[in-house]
Amino acid sequence: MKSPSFWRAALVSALLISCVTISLWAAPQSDQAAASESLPPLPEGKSWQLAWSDEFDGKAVDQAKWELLGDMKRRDGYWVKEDAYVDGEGHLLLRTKKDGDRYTCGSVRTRGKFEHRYGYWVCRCTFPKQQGHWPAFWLHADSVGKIGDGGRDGTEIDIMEKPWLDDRTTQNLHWDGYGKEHQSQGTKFTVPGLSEGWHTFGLLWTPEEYVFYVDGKETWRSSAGGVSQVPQYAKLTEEIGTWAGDIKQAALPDYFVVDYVRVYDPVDGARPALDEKKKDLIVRAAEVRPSPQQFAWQQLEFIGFIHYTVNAFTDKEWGEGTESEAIFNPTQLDVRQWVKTCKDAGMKMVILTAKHHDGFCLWPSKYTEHSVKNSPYKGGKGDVVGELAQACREAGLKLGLYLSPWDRHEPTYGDTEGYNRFYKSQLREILTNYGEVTEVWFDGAKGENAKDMEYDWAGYYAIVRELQPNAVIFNGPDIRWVGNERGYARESEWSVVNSNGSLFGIVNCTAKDLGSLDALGKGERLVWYPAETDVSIRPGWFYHAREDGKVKSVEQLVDIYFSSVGYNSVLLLNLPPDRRGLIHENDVQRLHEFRKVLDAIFAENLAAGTKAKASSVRANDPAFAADKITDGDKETWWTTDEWTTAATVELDLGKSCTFNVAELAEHIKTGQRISAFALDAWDGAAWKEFARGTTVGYKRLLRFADVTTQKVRLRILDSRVCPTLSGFGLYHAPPIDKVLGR
Ligand code: FUL
Repeated sequence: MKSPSFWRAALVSALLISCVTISLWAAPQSDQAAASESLPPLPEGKSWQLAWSDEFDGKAVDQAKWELLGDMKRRDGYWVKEDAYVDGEGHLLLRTKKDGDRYTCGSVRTRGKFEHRYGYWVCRCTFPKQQGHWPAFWLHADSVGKIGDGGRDGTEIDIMEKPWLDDRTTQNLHWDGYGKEHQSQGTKFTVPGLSEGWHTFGLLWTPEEYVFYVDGKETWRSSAGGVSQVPQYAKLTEEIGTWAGDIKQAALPDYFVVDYVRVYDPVDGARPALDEKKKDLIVRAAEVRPSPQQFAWQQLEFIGFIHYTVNAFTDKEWGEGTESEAIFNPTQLDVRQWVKTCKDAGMKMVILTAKHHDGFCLWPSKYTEHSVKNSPYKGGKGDVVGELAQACREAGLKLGLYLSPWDRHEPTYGDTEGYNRFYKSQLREILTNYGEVTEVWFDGAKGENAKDMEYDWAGYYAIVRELQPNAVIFNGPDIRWVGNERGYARESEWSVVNSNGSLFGIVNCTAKDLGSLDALGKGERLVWYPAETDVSIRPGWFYHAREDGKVKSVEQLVDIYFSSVGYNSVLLLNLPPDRRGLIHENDVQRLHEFRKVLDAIFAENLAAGTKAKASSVRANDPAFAADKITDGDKETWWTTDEWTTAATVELDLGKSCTFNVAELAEHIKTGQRISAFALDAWDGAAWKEFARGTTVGYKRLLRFADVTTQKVRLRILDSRVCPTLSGFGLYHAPPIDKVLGR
């Protein structure tokens, strides 16, 4: 335990260290956008190997790895075991709460279970929202208390401590105990956006030096006190004390959430030689390609979702199925306003909830009385599906339809045979009567108390294939759910996954990793299965007047765009019409601003038409030369010889240019291959890395602080078989406020 005098000393030293704002970061990015973990560079001939990790995927904290601390007094609170637990979704939660008249919080350490020296230690986490307590990720050793020999016999290494609610953090070293011999050195700095979303905190510990990282970028290096040469254990802690503010003002419970802790060691060998099995898996994975329908869908990039039913009139998210048709009475419903709003925003398709879970049909279905035909809308003569189909055709937008399998109104629901017959009849109706349908959206949601029954998925898919052979099936064989409804795809979003043979729910869509070689396992049945990212412009999927002020900000929408379209996914943005039957003015206005900002970002590709030189070109054939990435033609691409999996392309922009956005595109018609890349700028004397990423796929967007240079180098660090690249862009995003004249 640290003594109070130590903490006074720590506080003083923290205050003495100047607060620097690190300008390496781009505009704040939330959630996965800021979560990229890149391992530090290693000397030639070395590579990283995972030595130890906890992904917190189990049902309880793994006590073979961690010791839970408690019950013990700690500073102004108590550490108790019950405040350290996993959430069943792959996270460790360290909770801070009030328990009677005492404050408690959770802490864990690997003491006696995993003690290790050197290597790269990294944790991914997201921060508490209340004052009075603070999270930390640090390394410790019992010998830190020993006086003499500086920090070599053990150092407290604070990789992350964040006693502030704003974007400041601190990294510190403490050695020679916590009494009067105590010594320390540290840094304190601000990372814009740090207090929101997920971030990684890493330490590269070599026998000579410590190098600290936040989100893969170096923040501090030091060897103060002499670098520890002894094995140390990891600690994830919450502590209560005035350094972090007044706990009495905090609304509790509050949580420090940790996604993983990983420890890597450098090992000899540039990359382990591939055994035949691995090689076979790589070749097979690289050869999986999209169907023409999947490819066409991917190119839509940005599509609209319309959630409309009786819920707009009852103010619910899930209707009961008992609503009277009489309440569905939109007096100004105008599908052309919906379509215009979507089209103006740049969307290429509109998907409508023809029937949501309440069972009310927006078209006059022959198979139920629960539809528009018995509502006041157009005196029972309305057909919202038909009207929208017509409006989409006129505007040149594609149409998609959502038909909820879970139906809370239909009396046959629960009788497997009867309901499947009913559902299939409805599916036939909507896929026959409204012309071309480009996407059919099968929602997997089902209430906890829903009657038990088996959906005939295979039968449903067969009907789509029969009636709309050009349509893609969401939550079926063609398109998968990205795994959340917040608008974020994975930083490493592979479109090739292992389907294990079955048709529906073929993969666990919420898994953190679906496409790495490890996740592909033996690769029994590799399929092209790209991710669609669905999110609503408001908190709810349906219209609620109380959410008129909660339409997502342009900044949020731009973040979502970069983390969905920019992460190899299609963005499906929901716009719920109101009781009038119109998309609300606030949503229309926000979309208009969003489009304006996107247009400003992508106004000019500074790399278009520039000269490019590659370190390797397949068979030296000009058809695969580097300039294929800047020729503006998506059908042409650069590639290397078969097993040349690392290569560079140098671009000469012709003049010095300033940019802060990069775009990469693989030629996905020949598969998805790239798994790591970096971008460098020439500063007149040397190449300097300014951005780094993992997968590319159909489209990869990156944001970073302004870079000014005439020459840019793209380094493909790893790829399956050989990389392909059909597009490359550099853009300058102006400040959003400026674009919007705010
Ligand atoms: C979920 C549904 O339960 C929501 O109401 C909404 O339709 C969303 C897109 O899918 O599963």
